Amino acid sequence: MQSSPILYPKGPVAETERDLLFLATAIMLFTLLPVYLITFWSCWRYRANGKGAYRPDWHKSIFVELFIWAGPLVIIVVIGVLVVIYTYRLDPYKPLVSDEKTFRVQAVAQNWKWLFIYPDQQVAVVNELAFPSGRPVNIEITSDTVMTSFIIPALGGQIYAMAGMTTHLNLEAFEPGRCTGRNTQFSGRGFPHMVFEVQLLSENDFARWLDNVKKANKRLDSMSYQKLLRPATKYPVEYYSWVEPELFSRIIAKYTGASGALPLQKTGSLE
Ligand SMILES: [Cu+2]
Repeated sequence: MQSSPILYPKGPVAETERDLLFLATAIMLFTLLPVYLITFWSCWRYRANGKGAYRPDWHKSIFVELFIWAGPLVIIVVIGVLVVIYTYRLDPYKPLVSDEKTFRVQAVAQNWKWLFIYPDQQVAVVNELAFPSGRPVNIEITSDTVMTSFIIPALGGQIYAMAGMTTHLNLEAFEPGRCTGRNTQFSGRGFPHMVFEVQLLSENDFARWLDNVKKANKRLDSMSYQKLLRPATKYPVEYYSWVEPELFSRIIAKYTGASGALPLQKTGSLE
């Protein structure tokens, strides 16, 4: 199940995406099945010594043309309409409807690690994302390097992370468990290792996890952030028991010229 998270989703968004995938596949079979059947049938019928008539001058049949064009046309229209409906339904910026309180996380892509800031808990974690299951999660995403892409296949969605701007992803997990998230946009040497574990926890386990993070006794302020920013591959999971407020917006401000920006790294220091 872990090896094919898209087929075995752990959340409502990914589940709806999978349903659309299956539905589109089923609809496309209306074209594929006749094509395969007719291919084998005509190979057999028109083989040497077969029963099919040899008609070298025959080049047009309204019936065949209609058959070939009408089917796919209908299918393209049907799938097109479905995709438009699902695109609006699954808009990653749209908050998920739930009675539970939305959990907030901020994700920052670096070379080659992910920093997760928990603004409401005032902690930060590198290369590990944990949040309570059964509750909508709003992830704000940015990059402090080149463009990268954020995805947790078992929960659904994929969105780009870009310096100087924020993108949003709204996800939810059905129940406690584990899955993997990663960067899917090639971003240099350490790209294949830009993977992180996602821990979907019960409220109690999340409280325990948070206690653990707070025991770390490490602070993430603008000074230690500059250290963390140094390029590294296979960076271990790291807990910060305190994170400077507004760190996320100060990272974005580096590229927008807004006030309070962190110092911009020198060109070439990203690699
Ligand atoms: Cu952009």
